[in-house]
Amino acid sequence: MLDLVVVGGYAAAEWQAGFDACGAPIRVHDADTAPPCRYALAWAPPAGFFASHPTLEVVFSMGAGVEHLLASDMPRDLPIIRLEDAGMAPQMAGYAVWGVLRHLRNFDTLAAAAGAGGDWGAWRSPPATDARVGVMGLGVMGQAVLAALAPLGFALRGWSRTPRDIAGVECHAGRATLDRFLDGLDALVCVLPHTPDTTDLLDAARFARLAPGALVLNAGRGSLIVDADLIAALDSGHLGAALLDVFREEPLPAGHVYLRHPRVTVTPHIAARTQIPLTARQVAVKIAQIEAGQSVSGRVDRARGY
Ligand code: NDP
Ligand code: OXD
Repeated sequence: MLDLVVVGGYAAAEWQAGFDACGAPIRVHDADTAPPCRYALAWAPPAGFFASHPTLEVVFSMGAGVEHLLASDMPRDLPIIRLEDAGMAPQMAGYAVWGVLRHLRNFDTLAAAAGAGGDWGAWRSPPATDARVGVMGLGVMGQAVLAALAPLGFALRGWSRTPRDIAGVECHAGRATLDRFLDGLDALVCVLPHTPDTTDLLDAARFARLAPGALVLNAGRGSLIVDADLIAALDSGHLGAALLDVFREEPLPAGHVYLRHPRVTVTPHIAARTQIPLTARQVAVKIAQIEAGQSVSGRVDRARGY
């Protein structure tokens, strides 16, 4: 049996059930009562956690994002392994398709008009199947989003740090290409990690490049967006709507402008939620690979920040 300590997120008993269900020889412990462990499964560990667990050799993130670990007081040489899909990619794809279709096909407006017994003529406007949709971040989440959008007929673009080649998608890479990627997009879907390079990337100048009436959908991390600039672009009427799942401060503080803005829809960081059974299986496989002396995928590169 191998001992694993969990901190943050779900309770140890829930994880134990997940590991048991896949037959993994793993005993799960809460942080307070854990014996010396080599493995941890963590979400936003509190200060002091790593000092009180000095035997750790590998830390698994309970999510795809790892900024909660990179910002912690963990030893810099302790490897971090992030989640790769583990059931989140289909959820993210569904969230993005919902948000994009809702906006580009005016579903809210049309449903409200019909509900009010109003303008049925509006239903006859042609659907925007030729709209330009861009996805920022072409990793596990971004590629799942693009694959789900592909059959819907949109003109698809993607943007990443290093060059990617995705069939049917006009791919751009690097900061120098960002404006060209954004130019005239009718919907922008963001699934970028939080890093120093992605912080404050979407500001007034970037929003100005999007098409009039465009949607900004952010399900990556809140630090990507200069909030005041997004509100200004919505208030000026240049942007049509924002759908936001992630924020600089979570939960959003009561009274935050996003909670009352008529063109902003917020969801509480649920675009893609950690699935305990699939996560436990992925972590168990990787622990078995490590025990066998093999390398594992999903290792975070501290210099890159993701
Ligand atoms: P990946 O590591 O697979 O992909 C990250 C992508 O972002 C890569 O394409 C990468 O480029 C790109 N990227 C990173 N930095 C830059 C940069 N400076 N400029 C341009 N592109 C950049 O991560 P995932 O797809 O698995 O997850 C992405 C993020 O989504 C997570 O970090 C997390 O923040 C968020 N997330 C949110 C969830 C939610 O419920 N809201 C759920 C799950 C994830 P390259 O291809 O060159 O490496
Ligand atoms: C993640 C998240 O990073 O849930 O997985 O945001």
